[in-house]
Formats: sequence, structure tokens, C-alpha cells
Amino acid sequence: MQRRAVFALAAALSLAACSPKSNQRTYPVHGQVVSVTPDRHEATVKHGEIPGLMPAMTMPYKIKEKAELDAVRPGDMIDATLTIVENDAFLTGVRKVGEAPLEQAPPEPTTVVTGAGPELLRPGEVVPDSPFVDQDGKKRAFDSFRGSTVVLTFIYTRCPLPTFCPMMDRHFVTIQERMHDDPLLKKVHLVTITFDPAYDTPAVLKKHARELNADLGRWTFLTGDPKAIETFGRRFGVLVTRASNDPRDITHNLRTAIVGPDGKLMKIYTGNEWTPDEIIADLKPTANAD
Ligand SMILES: [Cu+2]
Repeated sequence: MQRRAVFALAAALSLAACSPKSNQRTYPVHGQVVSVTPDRHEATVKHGEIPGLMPAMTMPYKIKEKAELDAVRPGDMIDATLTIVENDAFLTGVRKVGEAPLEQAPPEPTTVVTGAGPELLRPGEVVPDSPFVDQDGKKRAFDSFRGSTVVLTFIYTRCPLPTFCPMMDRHFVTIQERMHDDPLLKKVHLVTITFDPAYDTPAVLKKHARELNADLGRWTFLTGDPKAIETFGRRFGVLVTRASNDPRDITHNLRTAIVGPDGKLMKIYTGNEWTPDEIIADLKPTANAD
């Protein structure tokens, strides 16, 4: 299992973890630093199970205190506290408790994609049609969005970390607000696709949409056949691995894309670095074209 993929992400043990909450939760973390990315204030940590939050996995974490970030090196065994607040997640109290040899570096996600499935879509290429089911249980082929400029992203509703799937949801909420206010964006449609269709049924997606205050006339949530979703997502670089012993144990990356009204890919955004403003700026030249 590619449980160690850098940029990979987390699994959820409770639905409650995804609903907006202002109260702060903290969890003890014990693990090994795999790599450090100082400009992002992040270290990728391979850690054991975090009871009540996620199974053992390797993923990037923000380290709040610069001195603590500067002190860690790949190979360090650390103890830390993972703090989860409404819109953020970070490590504090990072303490080196030992050292151990590092296992071999994980393969780059792009290597996995090109080696294991169909090619990544490039801008200008037609996004292949794919069958889905929407939040109302209606069949909805991807091609049915032709004529609108589509901003699409991939999430799962049980994602426990506010800086990953829930951040995609928050960004889409912001874009939706801007769509309502800006006539130049009147032909834009938002599409959120779950990569956990076994849990994210139409009913679950509908509830999720309601919690986000989504305007379902302009924002569609899709689920469907697991294989079809996986094949579709892979074309955008979405990588999801599931533990064989626990289907809730999901490790994933993030991809968001703009598809033009002609069904051609315009742009793919990786990770959680992009902002709603960036997408809106990219949308404006085409969203209003006939
Ligand atoms: Cu997630």
C-alpha cells in the first residue's frame, strides 16, 4: 500500500470530525520525521495510529513554532501534539526523542499515476465522460455539465483534517458566494466528487451539501461506481489508497480543476495551496464566453 505517499492524507473515524466545530481538539502524536519543507513550515511525519482521529500513516503537518521546525531533521523520532481547530491543524510541542534510519523515499505521486493508469490530462484535452450519481440519486454523466465552466474537486465527507477536504469545501463556499455576486461568473458550475462512494451515498452528500449551504442549482455533489470514480480521478492526478483491513482508512491527495464549457481541461491545481481568488481570476476570461 502506498500509505507513505508524500502529500497524502488522512482517514476518518467519525463523521463529527468533519462538521464545523470551534472547539479545539488535541491528540498526542509519536512518529518519525521523513522530510522537512521549511518554506511551507511543514514536516512530513510517519506516525502510528492517532486514536479517535486516524490510523497510522505518513503525511505533511504544519509545525507551529519556527524553532521547533528548525530543530527537526529527517530520521528524527518525535513526540508532538496535533491540534485541530475549526479551520486549521498543526503540531506543537515537537520534541526529538530519538533517531532511526529512514526507509526508502516514497515514489513521487506523478510517477505512480503515469506508471499505474491512464495518462494525466493536460490542458486543452477533452475530459472523458464518466457516469455519476448526484446528491438526489439521479444519474448524471460528467458531459451533462457541458455549456458551463466547471470547477471540480475531489473530497470525502469523513475527512478528519480541516486543512484538507474541509478546506476544499470552504473554498468552494467562497467561490459560490462570489458566483452569486458577480455576473461574469454566471455560467460557472461547481462539482464536488467523493472518492469514498461506499460511505458517501447521495443521502450523505445531500446532508453535507446542506451543511455547506450549497446552492444545488449551481453546485452538484457526485458519487457513483467506485471504479468509475477512481478512473476519472486518476486522469486529474487523484491518488487514493485504502487499507485492506479498514475501508475507512483512506490516504489521499487533493486535486481541483477547471473544465471549460467545451469539456476541455483548462487547469489543474494541486494540493491545498490554491485560493478562491486564484480560481476566480482564472475563470473570468472564459466563464462569460458563449
Ligand atoms: Cu481529506
